[in-house]
Amino acid sequence: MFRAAADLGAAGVTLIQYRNKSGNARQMLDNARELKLLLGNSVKLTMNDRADLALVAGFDGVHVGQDDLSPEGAHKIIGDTIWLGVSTHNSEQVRVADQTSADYIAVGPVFATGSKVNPDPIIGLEGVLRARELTRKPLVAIGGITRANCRSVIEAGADSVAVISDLLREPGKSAEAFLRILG
Ligand code: TZP
Ligand code: MG
Repeated sequence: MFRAAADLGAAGVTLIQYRNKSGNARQMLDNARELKLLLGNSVKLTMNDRADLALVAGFDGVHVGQDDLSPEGAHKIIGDTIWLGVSTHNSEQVRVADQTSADYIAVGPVFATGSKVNPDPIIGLEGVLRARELTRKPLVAIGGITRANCRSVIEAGADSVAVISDLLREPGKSAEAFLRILG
């Protein structure tokens, strides 16, 4: 994981999320601190699920899903110190998230994904288009996004893309290609 993160940073990736669905709080914090040491200030870091760990690790943001703390709950922990993202999976959730204090909204899965256990139904490019109509907050598209399809996702209205599998196979090379295509 650290090697991949270093390669992504060297390639020019500007934001990395630390996502760990199986580790305990102590393991997550140890990894998060090491990531921060490794990447310094060149890459912004956001913590998945856990506002408390984001703060303790000195991360730049926290990302909550529909089963985590609400944006308002997370803001009680982080105050105004770091930014907050929220995951949504359908139009109703986008509408609700738009009315919260979240700084950005993620939508997906846009395409089929193998990186999430029990993913929500695929929303397709139509789901990105609909989300774009429902919010002016920055929109991050996630789920099955690849070098081959990322442009179509931006053209559907996303401001940026979040990617796991198509980056992790060959992180440096793939990140450079994404940045070239989207740049
Ligand atoms: N939320 C919706 S899809 C997804 C998450 C965390 C996983 C995205 O991973 P991949 O490999 O880029 O499809
Ligand atoms: Mg979550």
